[in-house]
Amino acid sequence: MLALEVKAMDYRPQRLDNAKREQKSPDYLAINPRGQVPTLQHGEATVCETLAVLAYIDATNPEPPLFGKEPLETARIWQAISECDGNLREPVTNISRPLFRGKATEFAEQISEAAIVVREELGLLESRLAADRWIAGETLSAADLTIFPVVMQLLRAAEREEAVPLDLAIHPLSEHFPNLGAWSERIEALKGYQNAYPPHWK
Ligand SMILES: N[C@@H](CCC(=O)N[C@@H](CS)C(=O)NCC(=O)O)C(=O)O
Repeated sequence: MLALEVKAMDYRPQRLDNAKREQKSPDYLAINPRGQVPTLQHGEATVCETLAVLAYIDATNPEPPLFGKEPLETARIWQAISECDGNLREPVTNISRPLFRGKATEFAEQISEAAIVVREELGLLESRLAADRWIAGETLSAADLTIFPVVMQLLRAAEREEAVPLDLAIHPLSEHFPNLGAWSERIEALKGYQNAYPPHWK
């Protein structure tokens, strides 16, 4: 949704409530057999998987480009996305899932181990953002739009009361990772950010 806002494209959001198993309804499974979000429907086209959706949006509305203009820029964007998917996403889930499910004490060891990896990964992003405004350079890209929701998922978990005794040293972001904190504020200042913000996260 943030990509659609950045591209100033019209869209109609439709939230599916996973708690009500709306993602596993026969109607939705016919659209996305994994029963996962997001799915984009555009005319006759149905596109599943976040990255495929971003690529489709970029191909249908090329300005501003989300995957770079120059070869090295494109490579940096894909590198950051691959690094996020390969190194950050899983440990973040290992922290957020037990915290969202009220099982922080039971999974304290798993959370602490994952937090070590996550802090290292955030440290790498922090260094990158010392030189650049956005994750892959001077322009907002698919790398920012991919990594931001993962960082938000982490922060929404790390700010919980039950996370305090675990001393994750992640939240508040600006305190532990000032460059990432400033980057996050830049994303939050994007036009359309509020429209794209999931209502159930508020
Ligand atoms: N690889 C997929 C992952 C999508 C995904 O995990 N979506 C979550 C919500 S963020 C979901 O739908 N979970 C419900 C489920 O897996 O049953 C993508 O990037 O789109």
